[in-house]
Amino acid sequence: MPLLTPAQKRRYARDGYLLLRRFYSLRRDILPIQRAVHAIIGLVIRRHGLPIRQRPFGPERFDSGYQELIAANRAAGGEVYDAVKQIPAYIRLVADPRHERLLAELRAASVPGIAAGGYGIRIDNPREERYRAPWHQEYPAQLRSLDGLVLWSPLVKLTPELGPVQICVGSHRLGPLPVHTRDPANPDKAGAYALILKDEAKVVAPFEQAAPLAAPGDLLILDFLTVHASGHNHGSRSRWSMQMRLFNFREPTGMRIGWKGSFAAGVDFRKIHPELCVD
Ligand SMILES: O=C(O)CCC(=O)C(=O)O
Ligand SMILES: [Fe+2]
Repeated sequence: MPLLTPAQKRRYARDGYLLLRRFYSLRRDILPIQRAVHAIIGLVIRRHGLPIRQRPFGPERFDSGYQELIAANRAAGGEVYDAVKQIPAYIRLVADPRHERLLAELRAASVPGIAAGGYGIRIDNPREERYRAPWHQEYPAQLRSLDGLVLWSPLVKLTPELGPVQICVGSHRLGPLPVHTRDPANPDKAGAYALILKDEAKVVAPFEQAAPLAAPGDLLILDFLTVHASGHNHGSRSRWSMQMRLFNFREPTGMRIGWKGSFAAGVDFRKIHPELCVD
């Protein structure tokens, strides 16, 4: 049984993204991850000896205590961020065989890879700019192969206030776009967060934008060349979302660069693709 209908495959080819509602099982796939996040937040609170009372676990309040934690100690929030990508239930989801099937259905005759360092759980805190992703294509940020897939799935139900991911519909057809590797307006941004599209406003303007309100269990698939950005979180809680990235060993550009990774792999993107760097 294929995972995607012919209509969904056509939509993906046309729009450069696809939202699959209820792709994962809440009970089997999502709940164990939320439980582990809850436990880790509790342990980080305890590690720092903070007087924060965490409510018992519930799928809607799995992150209980986190807002109080980062208010008391923002760096402790970074510890949670580094810890949660090491949750076994999450790693099992990263390597879920259904992901390879999705790649096979969207990229015929591909040889699948899971981008090392290309998976993690984002925690987009209210009114924080530093780790917000500006308009970007995934390829310069991750490399590996030109035709990869971002698999994005939230742990909280998205609302407009929480700043859903914004997508330029059909922008993947532009091909790889040149980038600046520094953001003069945000000098504290580093690595992939500092990549700015050349003529960003002009690139983005012609496209219709989508900002799907995904919920836990839903899967958003983005093409490695689709222009997208983090929304702004104006809500009162953090926006938790999982990212996993698959690539295709058989794709010619990937083969030429030896499937190198980008910033997260400690690689200087400018050396791999000087022709895509403006500065
Ligand atoms: O979740 C976000 O804000 C950005 C997500 C993104 O850029 C990605 O998953 O590649
Ligand atoms: Fe991205």
